[in-house]
Amino acid sequence: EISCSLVGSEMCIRDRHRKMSLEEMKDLQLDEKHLQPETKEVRGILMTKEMSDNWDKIWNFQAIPDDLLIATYPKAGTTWTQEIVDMIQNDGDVQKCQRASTYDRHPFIEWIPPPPYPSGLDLANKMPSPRTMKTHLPVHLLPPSFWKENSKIIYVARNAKDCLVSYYHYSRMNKMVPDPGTWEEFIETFKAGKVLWGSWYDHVKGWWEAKEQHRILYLFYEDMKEDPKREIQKILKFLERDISEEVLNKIIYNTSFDVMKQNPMANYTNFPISIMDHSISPFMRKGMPGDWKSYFTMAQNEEFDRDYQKKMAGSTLTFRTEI
Ligand code: PPS
Repeated sequence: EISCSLVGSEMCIRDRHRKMSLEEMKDLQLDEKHLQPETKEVRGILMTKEMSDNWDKIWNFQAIPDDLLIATYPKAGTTWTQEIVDMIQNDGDVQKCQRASTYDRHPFIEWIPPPPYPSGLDLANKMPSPRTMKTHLPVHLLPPSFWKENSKIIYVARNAKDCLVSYYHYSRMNKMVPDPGTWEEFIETFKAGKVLWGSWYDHVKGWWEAKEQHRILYLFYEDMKEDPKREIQKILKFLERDISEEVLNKIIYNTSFDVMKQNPMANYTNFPISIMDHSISPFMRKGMPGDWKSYFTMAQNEEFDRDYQKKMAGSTLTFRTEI
């Protein structure tokens, strides 16, 4: 079985486990490595088949004015920002922030995982307001009700090379996204934008332009790492919240990479190993700007930069690839 939908693959593996001998199950391990979620484009953007098949429902999602949306290209610092926002909303109460996993606290609006996990839409529709939600959608695919209702949006961007490295390792450990292939192959796939949620270049530029017309706080991962206090203060101002210095320091501490890495409600270790295998690569992997230097060869870097100049030409958006 080379290709089978997530729902299908989960069910067929479970089903086959029941009927198989241990000897046969050893072979199944080999098989599983080749399982791929089916993908299907929506308006030129690669998505999982489930997202694509349910696109009408996603597109028609009803936002309301007091919704807050955290929007990012994958691996740009979504989970980190979610934790910061949750801590702000709960006045730095660590216990309250550990009430549930990141996935359950902040509906990921377009995501449709295999059963029994609820979809982002289901979670969002059940959640009382004010809701905080997550999306990786490029700006032109954001459900239009977010614009109409003028909901606040925090967008976080991260430099392309670190995003690519992080996305590569994530694609190795997470069975819900397509296998990345080799490192060399993945560089090309990323540059061509043939990954889930499409081109990094179009994503960051599209949201950069949208901030001229909408209530969007545009943040950078590298700035957050350099001076978390300054960036958290920007979020506080945007959310029109005031907190004491003590609570602010508590938030900085509890949303640091090292503390979040140990937090089972924020590090994705509560997903089953058949979906996310942290022994292949942990979700909370390095958390450092500039880690790309351990992966790109000189030649790959030069070629990447050449292509980058072309794709980003004419944009006022600039990134730091190290701090
Ligand atoms: S996802 O799957 O798109 O929601 O992933 P996302 O959360 O956007 O990105 C995961 C990367 O962010 C790093 N991370 C952090 N860095 C610094 N500080 C904190 N607190 C933090 N939390 C998560 C995480 O380690 C992933 O980056 P890499 O480079 O792979 O380590």
